Amino acid sequence: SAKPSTNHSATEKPLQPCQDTPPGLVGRLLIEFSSPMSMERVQRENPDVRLGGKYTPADCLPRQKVAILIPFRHREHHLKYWLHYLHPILRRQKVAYGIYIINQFGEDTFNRAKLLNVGFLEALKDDEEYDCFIFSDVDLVPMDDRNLYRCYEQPRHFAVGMDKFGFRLPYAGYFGGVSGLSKSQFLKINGFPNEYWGWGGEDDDIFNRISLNGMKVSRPDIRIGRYRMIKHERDKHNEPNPQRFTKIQNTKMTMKRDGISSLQYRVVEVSRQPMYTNITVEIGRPP
Ligand code: UD2
Ligand code: MN
Repeated sequence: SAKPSTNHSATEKPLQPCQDTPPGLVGRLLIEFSSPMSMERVQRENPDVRLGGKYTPADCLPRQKVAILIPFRHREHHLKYWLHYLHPILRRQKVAYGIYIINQFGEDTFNRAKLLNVGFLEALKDDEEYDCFIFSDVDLVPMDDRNLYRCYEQPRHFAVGMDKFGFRLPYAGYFGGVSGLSKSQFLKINGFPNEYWGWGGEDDDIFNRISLNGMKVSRPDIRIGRYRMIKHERDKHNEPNPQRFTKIQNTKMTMKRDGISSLQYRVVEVSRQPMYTNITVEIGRPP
């Protein structure tokens, strides 16, 4: 006697929630960055991705809506490979997602964590239904699709084994590369720090915020959480931050005032590309 669902014709079954373990995963993947890659190819091979880099599985109802945020400047070459590998993986994982490139405007010192804070707010402006946020370097590709890009009971660190670290965690409190927090986990730690300019330390500050707020980092099995990083030199205007060692000693004091609550920025442009949404943003420069 139940009314037929309005979304489907009488012959279609109503959508069931997606299974916890997606059925079409393949496990270990071959990842390489030597064959040439083009955005046209990525587009051709991912026809179901909607404008702005959005995707929703057609055959089940995902439990979460995931915004994937990538801090970015002058890494177009890496982005092609990232999109080439990640769109098919996320599709097999039955993730409902949108890809956001948070592009730092101008040539002042890079600030990865501040860009990710911007991404959090801008993704929510785009779609208030996002409840999970995954933060990924543009040069990191998972080597196993069982490393599920979703949010967990505790903040997630995905990139546990990287080729450049011999596929081991470099230290127990490492939180760099790829991580994921639910909306409420992110707000609980007041987001990420805005005051780490240049390379390094911001990931340790985020780890401190998580621990200081009574949460624990969760991780995939080391055999599954393997990554390849595209080899690169240190970028210009992202020199190692000499203040990072002292700053990470002070997270407990700084996290209340410095974070998503104090974030200031100016959006220069939002442009919807076929495979991703680009948000170019002015975030200022170190004091
Ligand atoms: C490590 C961490 C990274 C972060 C960083 C310190 C790994 C795999 N990753 O990365 O998560 O903690 O150290 O800040 O260990 N980017 C640009 N343009 C730039 C500079 C940076 O797009 O000019 C973006 C890009 O997404 C890049 C990310 O920022 O992947 C991290 O910068 P990186 O790749 O130069 O630093 P890396 O590999 O040492
Ligand atoms: Mn890198």
